[in-house]
Amino acid sequence: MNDDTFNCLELEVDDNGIAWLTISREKALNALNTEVLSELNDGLPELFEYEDVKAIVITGAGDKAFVAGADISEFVGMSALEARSLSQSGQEVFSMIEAAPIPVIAMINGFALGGGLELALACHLRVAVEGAMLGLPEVSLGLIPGFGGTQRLSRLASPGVAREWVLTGDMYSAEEAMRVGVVNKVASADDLKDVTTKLASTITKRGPIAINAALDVIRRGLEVGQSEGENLESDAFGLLFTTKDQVEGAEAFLAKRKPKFCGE
Ligand code: CO8
Repeated sequence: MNDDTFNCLELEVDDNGIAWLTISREKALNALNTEVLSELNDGLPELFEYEDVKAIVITGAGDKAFVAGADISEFVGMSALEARSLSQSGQEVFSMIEAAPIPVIAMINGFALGGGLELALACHLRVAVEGAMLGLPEVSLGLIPGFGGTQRLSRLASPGVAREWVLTGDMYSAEEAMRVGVVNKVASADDLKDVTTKLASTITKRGPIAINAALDVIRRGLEVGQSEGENLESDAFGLLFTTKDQVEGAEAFLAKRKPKFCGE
């Protein structure tokens, strides 16, 4: 993923193997227009394959907004078929994020509204800054969420929370979002990056194949019933016993040393 080939995305990979991907349309509060969606669609698969990248953090440019939603200016004159197709393309991009082989964290640095919150919900974990406001205001526009929000919020928080957030269109504080399980951590503006880095680095120190398997089993398990989900879990658990990392993990524990995982 070459930073120069994208207009609306900025990428920086740090020494910890964390790729910081910034949606950069600050003047429009980083609203997701078709260009941003298309750049995410084109760039992310490549980023997932980078050997040096162990985790991805998605954030928004500036200190006001993570992403303030889909770009409302593109709705003008849109036909029903075009709207359905845009909804589906957004859903595909967000499903790709949810199915990423490495952890993806949303660092919510301000407003996360509509499609912006839906983007954050597709990430595996969410860290929000104090003062951030989150919500699904689509009903205020005579719409409903169209990038997976109705489904993901119900599964992540609860159907009751999803109904309240979707039906009122209200905005909720980062603290309230954490209380209902939408956000994992809340940090002050000064600490936001450190808290996010610490969360990402904790995960990247663990066995990478196990992390990949855990992400996969949790995601696929949410789409099937309990017993089928447990089958997925046992299969993945068994497969991990074919890896060098599993042997290393047990040996390191018994030798009272830190494991050195090789990703094999
Ligand atoms: N789209 C386009 N432009 C936006 C958006 C947006 N979602 N949000 C903000 N902007 C622009 C504003 O128009 C303004 O532009 P300009 O300076 O040229 O006038 C600039 O960003 C700054 O915004 P404000 O002046 O409004 O800033 P405020 O501090 O007064 O308010 C808010 C901040 C509360 C975040 C306010 O901007 C707001 O309410 N934004 C819209 C939030 C919203 O409704 N989001 C949901 C959009 S719909 C959606 O996401 C559906 C997803 C599924 C789509 C399915 C495909 C069909």
